[in-house]
Amino acid sequence: MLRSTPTGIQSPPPLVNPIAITMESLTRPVQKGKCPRYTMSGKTAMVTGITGQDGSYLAELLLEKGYEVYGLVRRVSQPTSGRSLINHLLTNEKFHLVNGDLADQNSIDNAVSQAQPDEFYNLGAMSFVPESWRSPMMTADITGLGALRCLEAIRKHAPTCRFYQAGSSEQYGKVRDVPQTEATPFHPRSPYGCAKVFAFEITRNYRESYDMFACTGILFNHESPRRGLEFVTRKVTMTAARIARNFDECLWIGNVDAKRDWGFAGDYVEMQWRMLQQDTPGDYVVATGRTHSVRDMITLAFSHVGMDLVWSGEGVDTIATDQNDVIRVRTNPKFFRPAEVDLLIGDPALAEKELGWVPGTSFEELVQMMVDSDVAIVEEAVKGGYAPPIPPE
Ligand code: NAP
Ligand code: F7E
Repeated sequence: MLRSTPTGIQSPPPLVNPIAITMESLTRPVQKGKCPRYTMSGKTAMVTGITGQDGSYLAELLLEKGYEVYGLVRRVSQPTSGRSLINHLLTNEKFHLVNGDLADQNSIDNAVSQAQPDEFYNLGAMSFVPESWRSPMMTADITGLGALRCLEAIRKHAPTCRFYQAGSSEQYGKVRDVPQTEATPFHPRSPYGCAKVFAFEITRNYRESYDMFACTGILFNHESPRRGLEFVTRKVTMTAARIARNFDECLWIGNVDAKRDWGFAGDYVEMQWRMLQQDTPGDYVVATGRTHSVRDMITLAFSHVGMDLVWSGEGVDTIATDQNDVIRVRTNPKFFRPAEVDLLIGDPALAEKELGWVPGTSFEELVQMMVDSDVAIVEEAVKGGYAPPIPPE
């Protein structure tokens, strides 16, 4: 039965499909942040990107705090597909889905004017960096202009609503400081990074032009069992789990020398919320302050499935063999990028000083959590007699 929402838009019933059931472990709330929890209720939040990794964690956090949550979703012809991360929230009477697309000003205007949110979290984006070279216009439109459309909708229809923009360490690109802080100049290296710089600047401009409570979190890479399979950490953990069960023999990878500051997404959404609870709006780096190479991440993940990798070769000739001399990692030039971001490491000192935020999950715990989850998914598939998920090319 369809549920009517105050916006007059009907929420679909809970989705029951094979993917959702097998992904049950992904939808269990995982909140490990060590920060004390504030309690609050009676507020309304609107979230774009609710079907994604961060959107699903943020929705859980806001519902736990008593918020009425409106998630903006793109219309799809088969609503049972692609929403597995929020299936478990659809029966919550404070959780509502409203149709909207970041490409479409009218849909955002309507959603904001009807829901009258107190807080608006713009997490929606085309977020996969390699895709941004293949589809630069779409990336600029959704990831860049999408933020402006949200700001315009708020300015016109709910001017006291507080706005959070999901900024990215990709804005730093070819880094000018190590570690990167709120004062580090931007030098983006991809159409995605350029779009995020625009979104950052327009958010600051609306704050300064219209006295809006608008801020950006400059978030460094954050991962979880809910991460999309095309991103490197999840590609590695799912492939390691598949290799352990003989579904694959090796992992095909790109540049293993790139370094990233990887944190846990469940910790990072707490910081997104905290940014909107301040007396004055500001922009903050959200990071762990530690960096690791892709190579180290792969070595750690494979060790959790019993494979001790030894690396040899360089660049496109890089390989890694296990203790039985079987090649478990090979390099394919197609995974290299036209312009790489070599080193990211953020300085979260301001977030800790002004918002009392510290990340609660270490890199080692994060990788273990992701491998455990993917091993469980592969085991469920084996038991159920169907094929486990394959990371896309
Ligand atoms: P994600 O899993 O890729 O989710 C992206 C979300 O955006 C999905 O819900 C997607 O909806 C939605 N979306 C895409 N195009 C849309 C459109 N035209 N209209 C409305 N919604 C649209 O991303 P994430 O990892 O949760 O990241 C959340 C945000 O943080 C993104 O803005 C990302 O760029 C940014 N960010 C992420 C990281 C990170 O490490 N995860 C770091 C820095 C910044 P569909 O399900 O319909 O595709
Ligand atoms: O790549 C290297 C790749 O795709 C990480 C997004 O959430 O974080 C994310 O962007 C690194 C890069 O994430 C493969 O070259 C090697 O150096 O997991 P990724 P990303 O590009 O850092 C930022 C902060 C965002 O804002 C983005 O939305 O890993 N790498 N081999 C590979 N990467 C992928 N995907 N696949 C490979 O085979």
